[in-house]
Amino acid sequence: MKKGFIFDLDGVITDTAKYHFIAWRDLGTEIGVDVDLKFNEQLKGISRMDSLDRILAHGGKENDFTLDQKEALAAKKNTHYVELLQSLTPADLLPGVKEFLDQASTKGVPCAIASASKNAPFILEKLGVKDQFAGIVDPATLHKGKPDPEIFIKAAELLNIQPEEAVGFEDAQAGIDGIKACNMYAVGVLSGEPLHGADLTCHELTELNMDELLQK
Ligand code: B16
Ligand code: MG
Repeated sequence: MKKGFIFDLDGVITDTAKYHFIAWRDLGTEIGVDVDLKFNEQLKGISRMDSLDRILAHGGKENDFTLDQKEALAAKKNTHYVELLQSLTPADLLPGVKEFLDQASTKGVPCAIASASKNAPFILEKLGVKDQFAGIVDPATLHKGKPDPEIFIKAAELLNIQPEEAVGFEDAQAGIDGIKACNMYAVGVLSGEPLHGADLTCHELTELNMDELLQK
């Protein structure tokens, strides 16, 4: 019997990848690196600084900037990204998310967020669902990003349950790998690329039967 649900944010609760893409693409234009939609796929679930490192490596510019300069670039991208997030409303929740959270609340099943995004609390506020989460892991406290299981273990701790008592929802392979590395049941939310190792996959949460999930 499962006792809690742990959600990734981008790609599971809402699609912020399109805003990350615009902000990284524009920063890339400034520094002479072409960031296209295909390459953007590689940035999903990856932290802000790791994303910048991948972009610089992609453009052969990994040795062109000091740490201070890289921090300034990451901050600039984030300022643009946060501007784009201002237009988010509850209508930007992915299909079935609101209904799933409401059903979990009715059944007394607590939910937590395990997202690499430092903007997660702000995004959840804009989406009107922040109060439906008993816990949000602060990614600044993590030693390792996904695929390390640390973020999912911390999310289970916030819910006062063991990782194996939770169901984790992820749209990125690194996230599925992190969930499985701590023996959590993994639901893969598909958006094109296949997800390897997930216990169950769906295209949207409307396809899921909560009672069956809780029995896993
Ligand atoms: P921020 P997730 C991730 O969200 C995004 O997929 C990834 O593209 C982004 O770089 C990362 O959050 C950090 O976001 O710059 O807002 O701190 O999929 O882990 O919910
Ligand atoms: Mg994601």
